[in-house]
Amino acid sequence: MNIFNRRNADREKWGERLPPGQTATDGWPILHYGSIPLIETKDWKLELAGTVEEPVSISWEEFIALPQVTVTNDIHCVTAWSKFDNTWTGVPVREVLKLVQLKPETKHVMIHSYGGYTTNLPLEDLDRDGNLFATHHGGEPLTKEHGWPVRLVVPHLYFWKSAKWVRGLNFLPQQQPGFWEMYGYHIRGDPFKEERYS
Ligand SMILES: Nc1nc2c(c(=O)[nH]1)N[C@H]1C(S)=C(S)[C@@H](COP(=O)(O)O)O[C@H]1N2
Ligand SMILES: [Mo]
Repeated sequence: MNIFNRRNADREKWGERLPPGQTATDGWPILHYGSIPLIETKDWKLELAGTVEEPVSISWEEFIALPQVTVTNDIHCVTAWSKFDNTWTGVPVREVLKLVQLKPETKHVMIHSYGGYTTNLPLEDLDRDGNLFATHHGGEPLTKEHGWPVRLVVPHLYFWKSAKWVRGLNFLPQQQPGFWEMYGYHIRGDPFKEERYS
């Protein structure tokens, strides 16, 4: 099947759940820039800083003691694959946001990963029901390749926003481009509007 027939078949199967220009994958590609960072949970921290009243740093034990959820969603990579019906378990982003008091000027967030990756989000795209800091996929702990111990999952935007190996959030009054956004990816990245590149 060529790519056009494939897309038509996927469109028939998935309907409106398939964003424009995407094809469905059964596997799970591994995509990241650079090498997989070495992380040990005893040293792992999640740091919340920037435009907050008090910066907070939580340990692995504190993180996994937070309320957890299991959600199912679809993910869409800008390189044109979509993966349907992913079941993730982890801590809702909103539970983590409760740990800080944001200053009123907070409008954006930079996500920082171990290894140096960054990606930016408007606060309202981060502060959503359904977004989580995932520790498990399909009931199994994340593999290192997919972001163990913790990755962000923001399913309504292209998957480059879902940073693997998360280590902190830096709250900002203004938008700043993250790693791929600096290299020409769209500043927001809505797959249903096909916001791939800027
Ligand atoms: N830390 C980090 N997170 C990252 C990336 C990266 O290079 N570094 N790549 C992003 C991109 S472009 C995609 S498509 C997804 C891929 O996640 P996966 O390898 O679990 O499929 O991770 C995103 N998160
Ligand atoms: Mo990607």
